[in-house]
Amino acid sequence: MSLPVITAFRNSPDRGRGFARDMRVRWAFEEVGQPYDVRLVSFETMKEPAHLALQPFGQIPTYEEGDLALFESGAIVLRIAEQRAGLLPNDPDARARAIGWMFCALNTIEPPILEREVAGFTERDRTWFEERRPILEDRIHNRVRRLSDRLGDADWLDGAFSAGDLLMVTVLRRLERSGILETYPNLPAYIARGLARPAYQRAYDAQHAVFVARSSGETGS
Ligand SMILES: N[C@@H](CCC(=O)N[C@@H](CS)C(=O)NCC(=O)O)C(=O)O
Repeated sequence: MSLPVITAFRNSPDRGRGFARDMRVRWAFEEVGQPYDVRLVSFETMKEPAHLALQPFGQIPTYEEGDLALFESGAIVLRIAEQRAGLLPNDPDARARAIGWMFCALNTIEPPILEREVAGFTERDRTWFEERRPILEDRIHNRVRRLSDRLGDADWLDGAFSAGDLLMVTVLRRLERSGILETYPNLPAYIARGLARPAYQRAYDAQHAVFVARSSGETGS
């Protein structure tokens, strides 16, 4: 039977440091022990009709498995988590809560983090930027403070490691070097626990290998 296929950047702007969203999907595959194939796409290819049919916004990642095509990294991680054991508890209530944490990562925590990140790329030379920056950072603090309170001294958000933690760790990683997380020492420790998982390491190495191969001219155009 053929393996599921995902798309990833041929030329990742982060130089293969695990920030592109195929990382979440790769990590989920590794956690559940599901082998997968990767189709690398250029920025031009991503905006062409064939890719737009898979991902209407011309982005990565996508996921193809038999007749099923999916986009949205959260939906893809959920699909993977539902197919094999390892990322969602069997108990229905615990499972529903873990899925709730997946939504929380993508819907409550990621938006203010992204807003700050995008402003840093697109508004840095605008007159209002320095005034706006603390407003954007306050919005993040408001979210991560409460997340930190809820996590407390637990290892994971709700019992065993789940797809909710997987997404939360990838989202919080975007704050590395922002100086924001240092106020909440349990969050860098939480991220470190996630990144120390062998499945994360394998996913990271696979994504980084694309950058390394590309830099040494092995993957073509
Ligand atoms: N909500 C989408 C966001 C996908 C997304 O933003 N992908 C980025 C890479 S991490 C991308 O393809 N950016 C290139 C572009 O938008 O042209 C998801 O979670 O899958």
